[in-house]
Amino acid sequence: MCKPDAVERRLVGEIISRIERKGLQITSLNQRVPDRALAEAHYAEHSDKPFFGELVDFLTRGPVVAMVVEGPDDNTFSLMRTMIGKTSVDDAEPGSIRGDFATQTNENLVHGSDSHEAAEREIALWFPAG
Ligand code: IDP
Ligand code: MG
Repeated sequence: MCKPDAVERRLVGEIISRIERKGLQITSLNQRVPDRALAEAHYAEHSDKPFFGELVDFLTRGPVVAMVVEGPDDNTFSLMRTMIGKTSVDDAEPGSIRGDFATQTNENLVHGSDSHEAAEREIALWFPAG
């Protein structure tokens, strides 16, 4: 998912282009401003973290572009996580999306599911009609 900062900074094309050039397939895509309930459900695993409120404020402050990305094997989440880069801005490698374009850990442009199971849960949340 391209988070609101990616849309604001006009980096959606760059991010989509990297996914395409990698050889992965975007099989669903939509843009919307998520409501708080959707953002809270999406980040439920972080509900007890001190930054949870800020995280939900951030995700709901403008449009996001949600995508289903598919590849030849069931490790597409892992390929995407490598392309996205590490969570902390201090660790995100050059060549990754965060490493190349983000300067803050809380505004790090892209969300990527961290397991195949997480991808299935999140796809059901963001694309309920299938
Ligand atoms: P991920 O996006 O790399 O999977 P998570 O640990 O799942 O990272 O955290 C979700 C999001 O919460 C991060 O992408 C980032 O936007 C935000 N975040 C994570 N850790 C911090 C923090 O320590 N301070 C502020 N925001 C954070
Ligand atoms: Mg995560």
